[in-house]
Amino acid sequence: MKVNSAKYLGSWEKSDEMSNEKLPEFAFIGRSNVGKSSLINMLTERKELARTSSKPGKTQMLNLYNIEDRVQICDLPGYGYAKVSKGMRKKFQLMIRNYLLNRSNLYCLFVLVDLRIPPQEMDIDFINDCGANEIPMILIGTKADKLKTEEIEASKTAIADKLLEVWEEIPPFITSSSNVGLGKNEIWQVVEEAIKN
Ligand SMILES: Nc1nc2c(ncn2[C@@H]2O[C@H](COP(=O)(O)OP(=O)(O)OP(=O)(O)O)[C@@H](O)[C@H]2O)c(=O)[nH]1
Ligand SMILES: [Mg+2]
Repeated sequence: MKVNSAKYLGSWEKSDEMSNEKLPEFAFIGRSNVGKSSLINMLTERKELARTSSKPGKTQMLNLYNIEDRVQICDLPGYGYAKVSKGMRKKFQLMIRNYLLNRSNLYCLFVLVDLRIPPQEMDIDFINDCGANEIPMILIGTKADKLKTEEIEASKTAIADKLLEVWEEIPPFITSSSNVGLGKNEIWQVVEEAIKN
């Protein structure tokens, strides 16, 4: 998708107050600091559409963006990070859960995982939970610019192996880097494919 128009629609704490349920929506989730907001900026070719930070816990609400009047993107808070306080983590988890289970126009959830670290229990549990709730998912490995090709492959295999302990089939996997624009076309292709019919 060529992004000529990307508009910020607003931020909400409660998914049932968001409205804007007419256009197909694609949400980005993952642990705090994994690179969700950076990825949204990369996809929309905007430097500061979504706020980013080197400190985890930057995104604290459900943030909506309208792209080309065709689709909506939702930037979600991170679902966990050791350095984010327990109270904050609980609040975000509840916010995310309500959004994921109740958002009527959610077409697909992009679940981001950091390729630089071994599979985290929190990520695997989250993905398994979404699977159990039949939420359509695509996995995105982030920060690939920091790794060699073999390391990326090893990281992908490690995540797949964990998921295959539970599932016979696992979601598609896209390798990305917001720093160098990797994965952009593939992610938009998923979006285009999903809204085709
Ligand atoms: N090397 C590298 N760093 C990245 C990449 N994407 C994001 N980062 C860095 O990772 C940090 C976190 O990025 P954000 O996009 O704010 O992460 P987030 O997942 O939105 O974090 P929260 O909003 O706190 O949940 C920032 O310091 C970014 O510069 C990438 O592709 N490569
Ligand atoms: Mg963020």
